[in-house]
Amino acid sequence: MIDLYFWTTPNGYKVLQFLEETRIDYRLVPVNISKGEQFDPEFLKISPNNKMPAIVDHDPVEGDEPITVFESGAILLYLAEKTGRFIPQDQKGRANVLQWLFWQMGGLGPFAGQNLHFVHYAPKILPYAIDRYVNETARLFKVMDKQLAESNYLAGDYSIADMASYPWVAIYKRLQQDLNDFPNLKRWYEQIKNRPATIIAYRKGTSINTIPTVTEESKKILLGQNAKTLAA
Ligand SMILES: N[C@@H](CCC(=O)N[C@@H](CS)C(=O)NCC(=O)O)C(=O)O
Repeated sequence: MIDLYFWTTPNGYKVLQFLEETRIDYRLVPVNISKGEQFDPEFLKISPNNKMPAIVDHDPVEGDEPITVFESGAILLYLAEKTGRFIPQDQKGRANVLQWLFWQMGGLGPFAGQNLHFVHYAPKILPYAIDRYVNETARLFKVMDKQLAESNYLAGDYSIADMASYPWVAIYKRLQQDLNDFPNLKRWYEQIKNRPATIIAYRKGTSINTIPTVTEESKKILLGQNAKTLAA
């Protein structure tokens, strides 16, 4: 059994997609980050960065002790290795998937996250910041679009690299992007959106929460963090 500590944001959906694709035994443990549940001391033992997703694997392949993993990229890789699914076994194919997974984790995720922040949540309108992150998101979408002109998925067959990127592309409107500018990305987006596992993952997500994570109330929890937040 895998416990997935989850809330309805792109990083959470990455892992939920994997669990639904593989139909591995799992349980969703909601962590309402709008209410500050990510600061629960028990959760911080699993995820010291006070962010979801995180997992606890109660049936690890090696040993009897449960294994905990935080960071969505590390979780996807852990689960791919555990199940032997959605990552090739040969060195070249593996390196290909890993470079796109790390590209998402170091590029698309953080820059799109800043895009959301400055476009939707910042207390002041800062045109320089908005332009910088909206433009960088567009550049990153173009990187995917060019890759997807050559390949059906980002790194060969459908893989953890696609699962990592999909939830961030799925929010393209909020990121001020038009998928008609990226026809190969649009084709890829539609393909993944219509996978039965993706449909179920998003249905399960919305069964636990349908309201926006960042509201005027939750901004105090989510946007005002500093070292003191974790000092206790
Ligand atoms: N790099 C991390 C980012 C995770 C992340 O940013 N999670 C956010 C929601 S998308 C969160 O839990 N935020 C709670 C907080 O910042 O207190 C990953 O990919 O797992």
